[in-house]
Amino acid sequence: MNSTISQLAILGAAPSFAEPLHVGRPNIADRERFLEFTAQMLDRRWLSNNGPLVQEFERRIAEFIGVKHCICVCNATIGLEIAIRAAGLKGEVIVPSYTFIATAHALQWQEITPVFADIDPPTHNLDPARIERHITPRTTAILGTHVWGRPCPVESLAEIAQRRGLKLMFDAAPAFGCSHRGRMIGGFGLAEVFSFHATKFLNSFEGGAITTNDDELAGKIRLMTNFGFSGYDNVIYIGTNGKMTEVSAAMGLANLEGIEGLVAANRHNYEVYRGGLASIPGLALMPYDSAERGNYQYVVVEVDEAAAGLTRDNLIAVLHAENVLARKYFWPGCHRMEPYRSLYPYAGLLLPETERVAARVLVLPTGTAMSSADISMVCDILRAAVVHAPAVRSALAAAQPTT
Ligand code: T4K
Repeated sequence: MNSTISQLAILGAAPSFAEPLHVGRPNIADRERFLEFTAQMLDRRWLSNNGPLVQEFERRIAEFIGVKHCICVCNATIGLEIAIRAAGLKGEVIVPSYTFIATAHALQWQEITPVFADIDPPTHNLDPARIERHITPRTTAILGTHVWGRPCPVESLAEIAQRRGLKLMFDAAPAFGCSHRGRMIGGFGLAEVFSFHATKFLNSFEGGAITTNDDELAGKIRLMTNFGFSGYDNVIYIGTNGKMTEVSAAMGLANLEGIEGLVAANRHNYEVYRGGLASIPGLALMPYDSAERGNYQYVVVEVDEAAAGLTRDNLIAVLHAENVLARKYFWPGCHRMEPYRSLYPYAGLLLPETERVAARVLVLPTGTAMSSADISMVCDILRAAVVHAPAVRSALAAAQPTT
């Protein structure tokens, strides 16, 4: 083992990294291309409101995914709110609790009740076998999240939705560039919503897109994104301001043109992690299906405390002491955050797998800003922590504030 690593910061040595390593460091595929698009935008003096760059970005996304309609929005949270409203969801909607809080908030914001269903532990996605127990006369839809960009069990969810007369939509925020059974995510269910937030695989600073094959729904979503305006001076729906700006589309286009390079960088990082983590007891790297297209944006590790001798939170503390800002997405689950924790205090009783997975997952930094040497160092830190588990536990216990 590397001797500097055997001196973990948690045991008193200096941190391995002088600067923090972040999960979600933005990918910037081609700075020159972004500046070219931006210069065109400034020359045109067309900065927002369905400008030519947004139109081009929408056209290219629809072509890339193979879907009829793409409507770009200012972020995925607003995109979800609009798609949910345009599709007429109301009453109760079944969602995972193991997702980013925006999935639930987009419903609750419009006074629709998110009903949390449990996940399938190996995939972290909604478990179709645990959905029907939540269906009531008020249920109108299932809203699945493709967690980590790994596809939901689309066919099983569609079968339940059809049999029970429910609509089906997907929060595809992390899943741009991923496929399921050879078809790109974006064309499943009634509509899917992507995020192009700075931390996402493909970013437009802030942004998102709603994709659908439904002509009527697409028309409604487009109007709702622009206050409900149908031409000048004519409002025909309730709407909001969900518009994407031109500078966001410029970034999105530059990144879309460089998408293969982004995938290659992420995939390379993933493989370096796979090699580095392989022999560490108690750490299991979440696999991606190599037969599908993936964006490899999340390096997700599950920690088995019994085998590692340390909990996930112990390892997070070790990594943070070394300036590796690993995250514990989506801990503790939406149902344990407000307002859901107060509204539905017993939701956790039906979410045992969500609670178990949420306590075990840690997400490691990747993306184009990470070097192979950095990744090897992160793996060395994790290995050293597990090898020195008793000493690490003592150091952490000693660091606990006394009450
Ligand atoms: N549904 C799902 C399943 C989602 O995952 C998300 C978003 C949404 C819906 C909603 O999409 P948007 O409305 O955001 O389009 C981040 C993102 O803010 C959020 O977009 C994302 N999911 C979520 C999983 O992660 P935080 O709370 O982790 O953000 P923050 O500020 O801690 O940043 C993460 C790390 O990235 C930090 O270590 C700093 C680093 N960073 C961040 C930014 C913005 C940078 O290095 N540079 C940057 O510019 O939520």
